[in-house]
Amino acid sequence: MILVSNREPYMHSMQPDGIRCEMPAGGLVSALEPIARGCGGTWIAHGSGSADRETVDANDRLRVPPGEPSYTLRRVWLSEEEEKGYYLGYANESLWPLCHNAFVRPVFRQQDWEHYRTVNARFADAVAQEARSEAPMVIVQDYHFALLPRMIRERLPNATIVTFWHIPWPNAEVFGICPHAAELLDGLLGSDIIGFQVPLFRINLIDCVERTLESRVSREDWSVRYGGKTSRNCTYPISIAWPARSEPVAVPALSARKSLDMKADAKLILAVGRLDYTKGIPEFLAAFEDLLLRYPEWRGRIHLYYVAAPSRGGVESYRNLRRQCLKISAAINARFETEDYKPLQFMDEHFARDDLRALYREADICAVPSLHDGMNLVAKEFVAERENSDGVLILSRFAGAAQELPEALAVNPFDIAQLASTLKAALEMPLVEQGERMHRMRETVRNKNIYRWAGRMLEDAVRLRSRKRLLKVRTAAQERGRRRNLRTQPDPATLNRARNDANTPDP
Ligand code: GDG
Repeated sequence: MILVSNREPYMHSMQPDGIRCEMPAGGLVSALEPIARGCGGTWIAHGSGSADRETVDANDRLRVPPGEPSYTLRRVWLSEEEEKGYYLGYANESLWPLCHNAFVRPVFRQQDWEHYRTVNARFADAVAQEARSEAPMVIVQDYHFALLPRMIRERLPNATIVTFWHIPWPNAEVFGICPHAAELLDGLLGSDIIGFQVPLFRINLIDCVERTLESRVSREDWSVRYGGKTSRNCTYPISIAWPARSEPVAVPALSARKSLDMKADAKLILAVGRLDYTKGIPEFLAAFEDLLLRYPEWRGRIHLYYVAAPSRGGVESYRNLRRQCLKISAAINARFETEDYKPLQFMDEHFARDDLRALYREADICAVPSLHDGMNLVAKEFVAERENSDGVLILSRFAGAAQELPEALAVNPFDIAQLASTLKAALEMPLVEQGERMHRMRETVRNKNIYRWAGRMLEDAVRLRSRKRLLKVRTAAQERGRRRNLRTQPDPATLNRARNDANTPDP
């Protein structure tokens, strides 16, 4: 199995005390790493760490995870200019805003598009190099690689290619503004299977294909027949690895309660996510302020701890967002702070996984206010850590996770007043109700975990692959039969002569 993603699961960086290995923040890596460990094979990704070149062999490969290697990481190198055009530019300034209803306008630069094409082709070469058979199973990840499936197909026609699109797929009107709409669809349709988080996204894709390409689409089995080949569109809601009971949380180096100097009976609200404009951070900060304003009885008794892991700092809108969030947080603190009360702490830094787990356990409420989100794994991680089945999850209606977790308190993050009153309802929710809701959510996340996600997707891919193999064997047998018939059949002139002879009366 070959896995391809832009983000690598392990990144090496040069630190004053030597080389450090870190797992980058982000849903894709969190979800796929346990699968890569389980399946082995090769993971191809962009080597973006400052010490990545120092840690690979002559073929740009290394075995990971460090200490207990179970699969190969193959790093692909990009120049600064390519990274800027393909990653910051086309992937994150064109496709990311195009696919999310966050009302940030996508920018389409011809040069970014060219870099996007070049980089996709480089990854296709890497897949061809890493393939150990002429029919490998290739799992392509996300919007960085819309052109890659077709490019792999050109190099390895018998590969089974599954593409998983982690983010929303926009409706046809929105997608229609993209100057490269047809090429993107053509590229994606090189896949045998295209996977989405929720049914709406595949409906949107089918609509887009129908409007853009000469093709035959079926809404019965969600397939597209295009260029003599069929692609199927399926939904596989992504999830997390359910923590094993034997997996203790390391003694937390960090306590939000301590760092906010909270009173014993004060409530802790937690929010975690990449610092991204789709995650609804300013909206949630505004709601927190609104709550303190409208319900003064809560002042001094609630605290917000916001973990906003730095992300895409090379894009201006992300730098602006960071400034905006820091400003709002400082203003809220300045407005409501007293000698012994600090309302909130905004942490724009990367946390260790164990620290995040400790925070999920410490919090009373976890808020996921995304404006639009393919799934959102933070919601599921919070649920997974609540072993006592207490705690309240506030979850945006516009996150894919809301379809699987109806027991969460659903919010429209664009509606600040509603967000604030939901926060109040969460603060006041009786323990019994918390338990009932959390218990059901835990059942869902435990059952629909990441192994089930991968299992369903790989099962479909394997089934398709054996169907393709059978079809190939049958076609080859039919072809052999046709040739045999041609060889044993007399040519038409001989046939005619024989017929004439047969009709000639005996002398
Ligand atoms: C995309 C889609 C979809 C966050 N801060 C830190 C940290 N994280 C981890 C969280 C979680 C992950 O990052 C974030 O996952 P999300 O699902 O919220 O979001 P995206 O990164 O936007 O991912 C999303 C996902 O792909 C999977 O398909 O759900 O909709 O947008 O795991 O815990 N991890 C560490 N330090 C941090 O500071 N270690």
